[in-house]
Amino acid sequence: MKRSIAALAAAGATVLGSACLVLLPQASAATAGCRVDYTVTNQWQGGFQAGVKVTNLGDAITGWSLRFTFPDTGQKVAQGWNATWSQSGATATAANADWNRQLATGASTDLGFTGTTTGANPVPASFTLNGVTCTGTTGPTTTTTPTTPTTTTTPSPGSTPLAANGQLHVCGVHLCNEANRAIQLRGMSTHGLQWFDSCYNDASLDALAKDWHADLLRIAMYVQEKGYETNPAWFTDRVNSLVGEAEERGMYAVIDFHTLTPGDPNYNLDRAKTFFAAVAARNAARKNVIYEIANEPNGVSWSAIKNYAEQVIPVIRAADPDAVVIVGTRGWSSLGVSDGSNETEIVNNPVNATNIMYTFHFYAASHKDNYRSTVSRAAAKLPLFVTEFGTVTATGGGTLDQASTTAWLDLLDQLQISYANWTYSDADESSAALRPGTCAGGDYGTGSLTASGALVRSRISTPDNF
Ligand code: IDC
Repeated sequence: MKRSIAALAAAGATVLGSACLVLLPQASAATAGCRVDYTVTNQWQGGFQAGVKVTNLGDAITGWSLRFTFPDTGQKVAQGWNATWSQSGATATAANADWNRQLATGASTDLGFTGTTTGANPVPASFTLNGVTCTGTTGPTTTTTPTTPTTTTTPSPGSTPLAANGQLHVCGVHLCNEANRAIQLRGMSTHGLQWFDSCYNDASLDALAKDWHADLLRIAMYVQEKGYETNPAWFTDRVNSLVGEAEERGMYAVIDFHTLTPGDPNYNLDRAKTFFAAVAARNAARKNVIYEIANEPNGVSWSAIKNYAEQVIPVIRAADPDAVVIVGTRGWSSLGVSDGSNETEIVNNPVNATNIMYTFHFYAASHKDNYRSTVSRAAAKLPLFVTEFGTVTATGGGTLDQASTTAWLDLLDQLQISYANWTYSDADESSAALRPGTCAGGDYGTGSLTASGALVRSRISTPDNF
């Protein structure tokens, strides 16, 4: 369902209502017209997601406020992006963010939100920009593809994700860059280093950075299954060297303490403290490191996970005070959903620490609408990071589910949730991005990609919104 509402306000129209002057004291008073493209990009039971493209057709403005009224009083903005969203009664307002306050004549900016609804989900009939009504012809536009948030700034050619963003931090429910701007990182996860270490070399990492345009390498360091516990020194060194390889190529690195079986992270608490003390000390001066302290807790309560986090986080902070830390969630990092729970157990009892995010994982062929609606809802309250997802079933194999993968990645793009795909490896399983034998052969070009690899690369390699 996509509608376009285009209009040029009559010459000499009043340009700013007094309410807008209060909201935007520095706004220039010269809006003469505007166009709004409002697209419902996703709908589910009780909720929906909309993209809103605002185009300024008048004189350049240096601040703006967009207003519209929902036709159904049950419609409510839950979580918005690329503007400060508020709602009073049925009227929603989006005020510019700092970085998109300037709109030249003809310039546009993409906003969006997830909303809740009690029933019908009609499209607002009209919009105002700085008090000027964007009325006019209404009709379907040519495409129903969800819009990706875009910005008025473009990174300079050749600039890397790390150079463009610097040290990251958590701001509200988002991941923000050094300029305090919400960003999304998109990248790949390694497979277990104990099995696929040969896949991470100069050629493969160059391909990831330069051909895939990945922002992020997640380094999956299994603790069991012949992982860290068998040789802490080797695994610690290897993780450190891969953080450095990512840094050299301008990518962020997530250090994943890949607990899986047993599912209670407290089983590995001492190992976690030793490991994170070492890697946090080694990488403290680097701006590209993010710590993921427990891959997928399972068969364990949220309070046990929280207790683990509150013991490991201070160890990291003691050595590397400013890095973002990501905390696994119950039910294989499903925010509890796979255990019959949901995000409220975290919202009501969050980890006692700042600058942290919570992990959400999905496998597109196994985890669908009820997981997506949980993420849409949770994203309004919790900073989320999808440190691992698959295009296939939760076994890591089976059929690639293109439709579900697309729905997921559209949602993550709209919510600006960062993600890494399982796996950048040539494992003989459909989740792997590289065909079996690739890492021995050494050619990481597009001919080496599996169906999953080609699909994920097509998403990751599009221009970043930094
Ligand atoms: C899978 C690997 C597979 C390996 C198995 C056991 O793809 O080769 O034999 O682990 O170690 C996860 C886990 C991740 C799993 C993946 C697919 O984080 O370790 O990898 N998965 O099953 N959670 C959900 C799915």
